[in-house]
Amino acid sequence: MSTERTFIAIKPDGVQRGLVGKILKRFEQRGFKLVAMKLCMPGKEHLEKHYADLFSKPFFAGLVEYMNSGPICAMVWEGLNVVKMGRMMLGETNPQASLPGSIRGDYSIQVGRNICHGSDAVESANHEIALWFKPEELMSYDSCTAKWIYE
Ligand code: IDP
Ligand code: MG
Repeated sequence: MSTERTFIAIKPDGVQRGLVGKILKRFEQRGFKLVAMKLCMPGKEHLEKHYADLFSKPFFAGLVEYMNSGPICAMVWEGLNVVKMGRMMLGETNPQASLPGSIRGDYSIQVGRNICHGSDAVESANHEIALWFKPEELMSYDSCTAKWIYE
């Protein structure tokens, strides 16, 4: 049950604004396990694939341009219900609706610069993890804190 995984990315604005450590820290301190992490600029084609379901939206071209404007910190986190909890930690898509205490609610103002991405379902998480990481980039190890986090 605790092996559910999600894809979390710190977008170029989050990296540029020096928020990588702060965002990482929230997932670490919650008790989730870091399974993979890399700083990358995967290019337009890859980003279009990542956001393929939004292709028909008027903001699609701008979204891809924004995502392609600098390095992205791509991560995989593992733990019980991590997909849903990750989304809760991120906050709402539009930072205007994100509560203080959430990542977007604490660090962003506009939907087009909302600093982070998180998979919205287990199925999309698996799809996104496979898109962003090679199998050998996903670390398999026992966390020494697991027994103090899970009953
Ligand atoms: P999510 O990131 O919370 O899953 P999605 O609806 O999947 O939200 O949209 C993906 C990303 O597209 C958002 O995080 C945001 O960066 C961008 N986006 C969504 N809606 C708008 C919009 O109305 N204007 C500009 N960008 C948008
Ligand atoms: Mg989404």
